[in-house]
Amino acid sequence: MIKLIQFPPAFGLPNSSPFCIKAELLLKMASLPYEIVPISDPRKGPKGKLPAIEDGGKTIGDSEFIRRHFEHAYGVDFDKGLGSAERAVAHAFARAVEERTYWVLVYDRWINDRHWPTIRKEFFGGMPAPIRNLVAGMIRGKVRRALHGHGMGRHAPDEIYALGVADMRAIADFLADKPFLMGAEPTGADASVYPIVACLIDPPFDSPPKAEALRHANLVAYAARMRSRYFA
Ligand SMILES: N[C@@H](CCC(=O)N[C@@H](CS)C(=O)NCC(=O)O)C(=O)O
Repeated sequence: MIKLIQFPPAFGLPNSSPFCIKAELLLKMASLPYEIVPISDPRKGPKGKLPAIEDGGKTIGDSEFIRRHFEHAYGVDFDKGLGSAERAVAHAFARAVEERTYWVLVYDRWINDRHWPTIRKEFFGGMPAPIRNLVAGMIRGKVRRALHGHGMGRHAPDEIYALGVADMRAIADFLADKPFLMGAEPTGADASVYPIVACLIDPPFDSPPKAEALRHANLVAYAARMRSRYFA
């Protein structure tokens, strides 16, 4: 059976990581049986990040290579029914949320001083007291450097949030009155877009992107629809 190696759940989300939620969604969309192996240390993943899967003696890291593995090994077409232009739009939306909105989320969780104490408690609260704050501070420093390297961390907080607001608005506008991003049925893009939306709106952090998402009833209903279909 496929092993899905991912973080433990947090904040009432199926997972603290949008990429781990994506990997699990892909398994569910493909109706592949799997078991979850929860680990807290991403360094144990083959690429030093999570999610990863083990399948047939192979270990595969990165949600996008996991998706490709399911497509090649099991013949799954996550974009079934879509034409080539629609597939291109689906691809672009997935890349937008994964390569940009994700970093707004990272800033919101790890760097915003109002949210950091809650994150520290949720992610590091299980560690022994003497090292808890030290380890949390070291990882926060690593995340800050990663944000700077990406470029997102070079913007002012209101600029970062403005980018997230624009992303939420674009998703809501494109979704319009469709049940799923690309139409009547879920496709691969939903495995990328829903996790980011859920990670912004479900945890107890107020932010301009969250406020923007909540302003769009269709986006809120979409998140609820995905949740009840796959994680009820
Ligand atoms: N491109 C990767 C991104 C995975 C990723 O960024 N995972 C984060 C959690 S959301 C992680 O494991 N970070 C640990 C680290 O950077 O040390 C994917 O699609 O799986």
